[in-house]
Amino acid sequence: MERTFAIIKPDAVERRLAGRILARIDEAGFTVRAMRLQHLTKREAEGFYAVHRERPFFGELTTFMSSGPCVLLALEAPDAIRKWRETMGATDPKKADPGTLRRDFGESIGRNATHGSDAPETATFELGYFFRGMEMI
Ligand code: FUP
Repeated sequence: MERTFAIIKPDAVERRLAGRILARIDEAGFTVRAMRLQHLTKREAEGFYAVHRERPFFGELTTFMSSGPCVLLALEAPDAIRKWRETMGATDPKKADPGTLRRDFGESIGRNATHGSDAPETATFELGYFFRGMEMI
């Protein structure tokens, strides 16, 4: 078993897509180990995306991620990190495969509905950034 960190981003929560995305998470076979609705501050979003701080889209990304509430999730499954990346699809919804969450629910490369950790070290950092061990039993 493996755990990954996922976000239903503010664009999807705002458009009332969280329920449908959670249903897809269940159907794909993930177990939800922790879940919380949270409106991030700009500083919290900057800390979360610190690896991207030199990228040209950092300001826009962190403003968007702090623009409204997100659903924060710890997801468990065999090979969860890879499996969740596949379930989401490519970063740019236009390039994502049919049937993926970003293809079905994303609006643009920035407003792309969901986030998922991209490697085991990232998953450990991201899960720990938002959840205490006791919240993920
Ligand atoms: P991903 O791992 O698929 O979420 O993609 P990245 O780590 O490359 O990018 C993180 C987030 O930055 C994306 F979800 C959306 C945003 N982004 C942009 O806004 N513009 C870009 O050109 C690339 C990424």
